[in-house]
Amino acid sequence: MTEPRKMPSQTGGLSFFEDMHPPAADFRADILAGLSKPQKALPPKYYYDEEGSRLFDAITEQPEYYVTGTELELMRTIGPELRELAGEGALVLEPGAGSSVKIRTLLDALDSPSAYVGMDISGDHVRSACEALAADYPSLEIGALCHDFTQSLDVAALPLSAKAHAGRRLVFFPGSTIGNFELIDALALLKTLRGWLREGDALLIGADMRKASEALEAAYDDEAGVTAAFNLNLIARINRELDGDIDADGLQYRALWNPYRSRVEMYLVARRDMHFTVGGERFVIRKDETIHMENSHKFTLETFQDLAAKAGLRSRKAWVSAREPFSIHWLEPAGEAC
Ligand code: AVJ
Repeated sequence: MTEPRKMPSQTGGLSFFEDMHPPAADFRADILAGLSKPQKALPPKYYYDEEGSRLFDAITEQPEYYVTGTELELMRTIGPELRELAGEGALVLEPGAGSSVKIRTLLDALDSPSAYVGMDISGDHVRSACEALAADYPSLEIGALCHDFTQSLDVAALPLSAKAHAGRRLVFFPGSTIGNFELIDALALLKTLRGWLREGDALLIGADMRKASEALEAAYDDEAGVTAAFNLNLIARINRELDGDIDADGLQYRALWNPYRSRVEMYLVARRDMHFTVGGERFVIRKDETIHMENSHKFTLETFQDLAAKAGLRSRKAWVSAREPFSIHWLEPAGEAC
């Protein structure tokens, strides 16, 4: 981390903006590698270009996609308990600063939080999200970090006030984003977040739960076709940015619940044999062959707590929503990660 710099005049109400220069993603290399695998696969982190982000927001408004609304409602319900557990003057850290509604709900529930630090791999995104927050929370110390949350972070070195550094650290990771990772990578991520915490600090994390396959498959394949469009948008992006000629009409979106791995798996299935070119390389996809797009792991309280325990995190408290089950966990560092 470089010298703490304070540039209030240039940072739109922020206490700081720090670019930690996360390793740049290589779109071309990642896409070509994914299309070259025996099981074709595209990395879901590339969904979120401008149109992709718009489509994801639209997904969260589909009646079948219970995840966002359920978590938000649960957050509101448990607000008083969160306030109690966090105490006064907490320092809130949010890796992958995403939904401004959720962070506002948390900040509003807490007892005079001392500071908020949003982080994202996209500097522009995190900066504008944090500036918007700063406009509504003028007395809160707010920093923005361009940072890859799978990397370690020295929280004590952040250019925050002494008061903020003295507060309980509360790392907020909502949305069941953890469910997008393979279990081994989810464990690694939990260990990384565990590394930001001291005794008495906490990780507040959302994890979607197992439920009937019909509800899960509907949530990830909505009637209006928004999730399908979200997936096909990545194909359009590949065609546009990598000079590709994949015929999107030849691909059919499907969401499948895999009970053995406790996850929804999202695919594009070829309707017929197709030859195509991407980035100057030639590929073939056969009728009924799939491109694996994304996974969304679903947990029980026990499977999630077991995973957390392996990362050196002990469950202090967990809440489950009343209707479609979704869980929020208050985890605290316990001993060493194994
Ligand atoms: C962003 C990981 C929470 O898995 O529910 C939703 C992504 N993909 N519909 C999820 C997603 C298709 C979403 N998360």
